[in-house]
Amino acid sequence: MDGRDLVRSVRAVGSGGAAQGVRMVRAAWRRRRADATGLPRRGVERARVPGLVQGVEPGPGGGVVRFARSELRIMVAVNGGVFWGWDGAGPEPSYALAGSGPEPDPRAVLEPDKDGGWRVVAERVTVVVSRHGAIEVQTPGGVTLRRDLPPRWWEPAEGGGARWMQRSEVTPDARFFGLGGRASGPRLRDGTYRLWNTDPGRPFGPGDDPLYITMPVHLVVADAATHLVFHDTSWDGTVTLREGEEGAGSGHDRAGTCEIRMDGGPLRCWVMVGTPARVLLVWASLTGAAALPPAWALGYQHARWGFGGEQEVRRIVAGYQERGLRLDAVHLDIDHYDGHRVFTVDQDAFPKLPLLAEELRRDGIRLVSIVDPAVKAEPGDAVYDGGRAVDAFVRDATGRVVEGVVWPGEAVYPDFTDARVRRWWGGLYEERLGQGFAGFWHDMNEPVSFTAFGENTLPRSSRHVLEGRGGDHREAHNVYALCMARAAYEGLRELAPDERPFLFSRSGWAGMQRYGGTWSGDVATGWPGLRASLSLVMGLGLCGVPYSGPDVGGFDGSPSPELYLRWFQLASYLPLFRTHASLRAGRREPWEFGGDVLEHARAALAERHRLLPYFVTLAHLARRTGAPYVRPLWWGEPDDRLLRDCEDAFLLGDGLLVAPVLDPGAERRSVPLPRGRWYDTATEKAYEGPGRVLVDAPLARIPVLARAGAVLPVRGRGGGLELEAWAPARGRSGEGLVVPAMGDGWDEPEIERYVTRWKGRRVVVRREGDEGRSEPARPVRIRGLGQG
Ligand code: NBV
Repeated sequence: MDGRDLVRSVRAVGSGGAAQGVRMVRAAWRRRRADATGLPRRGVERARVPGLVQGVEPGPGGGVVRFARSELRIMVAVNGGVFWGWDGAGPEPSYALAGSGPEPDPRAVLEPDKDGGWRVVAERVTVVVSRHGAIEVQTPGGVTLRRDLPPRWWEPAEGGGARWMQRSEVTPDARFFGLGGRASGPRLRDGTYRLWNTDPGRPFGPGDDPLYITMPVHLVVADAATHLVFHDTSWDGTVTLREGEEGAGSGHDRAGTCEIRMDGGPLRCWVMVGTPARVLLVWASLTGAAALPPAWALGYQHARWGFGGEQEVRRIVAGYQERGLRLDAVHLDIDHYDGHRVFTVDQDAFPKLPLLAEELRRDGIRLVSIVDPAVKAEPGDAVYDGGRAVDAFVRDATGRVVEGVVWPGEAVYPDFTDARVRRWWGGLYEERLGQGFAGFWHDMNEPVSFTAFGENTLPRSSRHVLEGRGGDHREAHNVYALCMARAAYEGLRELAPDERPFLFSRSGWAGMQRYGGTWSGDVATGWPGLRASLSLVMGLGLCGVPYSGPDVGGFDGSPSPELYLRWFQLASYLPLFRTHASLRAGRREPWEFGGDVLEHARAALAERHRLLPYFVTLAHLARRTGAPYVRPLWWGEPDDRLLRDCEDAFLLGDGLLVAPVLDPGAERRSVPLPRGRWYDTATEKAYEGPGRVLVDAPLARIPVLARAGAVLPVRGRGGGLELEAWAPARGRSGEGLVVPAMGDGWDEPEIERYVTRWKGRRVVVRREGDEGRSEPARPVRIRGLGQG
């Protein structure tokens, strides 16, 4: 037991009493015993490399290259992604892929290369395999973006799954991003990152790694091109990154390196190459379109662990209403459960929940429910009894149901890797819908079991169905939350077919965007936590999960008024805009921090509401193109070094650049600008990019710049959709996309494309396809004209 474990157990004892502490010690021993008997011993291991090439067998999109001690399957898919797998691994089965994966591209063929190697030439990429099994990914122009050295396996002499290691080199100028939600990014510095979804057990800051969502997905941004690599293996592993260095003057270049070590699972990967937008498009076509949140989930949401009861909820809601502050959803945490039991309601504190939900709904406010996966192990508990009846719970290697400890005490865990169990679990949301909940917040699904020492999750030897293949927690752990989200999503689609499900989940894996989003988890209150929360949103967006946001104000303690306000202002430009805090933390309502903060928060809320149509558009675009709402500044110019290294500002869609204040006392800040003209949206002052500019950042607002020529859909005074167009620079034009949908159903509205340009002394906005008309069908307001 190390210091942190001790703190963790003391904390849990504090929150659950001495009995909880005893349970945690017991759980830790149970875990240890289960693994000692249930896991195969590794014993002596033998190392293996592929050996020399022996021959090839062409196949669709590529073929198989045979080596003395392994074989490599390569396939270029129609979507432009390249797959390769060693030792016979194919793209399926996979938890990440949407459906059964893309078809091979019939135009890509395996052909001989120099020195006994082979290559596959495709439209956007060339893959070269050396005679020892090194693999190079090249641009069509012949620049090598990545070189994977021949992999190495360690196999138990007595048989069983191999561990493996893959070392790669990238260009000296390359920067790394991704690997799921990382607090120290978005640019991933030199270091080792673990691939094991983890509840850190306390509020986290930039130094904490890993966190709740890890993914073997990384993006490499370099001058020659951007590429994304996905090692499709859910096992525990590490990724060690080292940025390269470009030789100055006559100095030598040093390549960047990336070393992946996995405790098991297939060695297979997908690579996609191109611009950032292209790469994310291919990634989305591989892993699935992001679920579209209902419009209200793009508004402002208030959560709290410990509302205590209906009266308090009403009081808080009235607080917003009396002050004229727009509120779109209220989230109920585990304290509204009866005895912390999932799918129950504490009838004393919440005697008329459906009525409360209805009242709120009339005022345009939705109720969201937390859902924890662990089920109290108590006969008589309806969920427990129901789960036992369908044999839903994870068992150990001896066949006994695995018991962990969570909020309700001793608890058992549904095996979401079993389609039967997912169906049962999905049906349970009927009770939630009956209570009037409109959205769902999955928590503790790494999954967590409090233990007094060791890891706070299930024993690694726990058995899982894994879609009928069978396996243990080493393979199932990282996809547990993904499968839980799938269960909920599919259940909700059946239970309420006319509404788009809204769910967001603390843990997850590659492909989780198909079912919903996430939030940043228990981020520590403090300026470093504010920075970490932005890092998570940006990093996850680059891994294909576009919808997320932080707990405004941080999870614990009490933020200073300034910190609270800066957090609020940042989050008002993030997809999930939610205040939330722990049971023991200070208040988080905007009026609790003094009159100035209230007024500035009011302005941020009003601006969010005004921009809602823009957020709806970005949600649709994320779903159709894989482009996250929140994009790094280098999104359109990945070869601009200044932008590539900027971590504290972002693009919101194509039109806006948001430069949050992440340091105390700042009243202005420096902002690197992408090419072109940018307007400070508050003053309409114009700046010319590329370059770095200083902009005002008074407490009243964070700097937000609009791209010249942009067309943004906004809510007009009367509530209707209006277009806000920013004047292009003279002689230039601009454009903007609008998806005019506000409903919560399944309609697929058409994308409207608008073009802005100068016509004599006027700026005109035209809808593409509407050339005959003199004016666009929607009201337009032109801004930035003072700068002619
Ligand atoms: O359900 C209580 C909290 C929740 O408020 C928070 O958002 C989650 O990240 N939950 C974690 C469990 C306990 C945290 C100490």
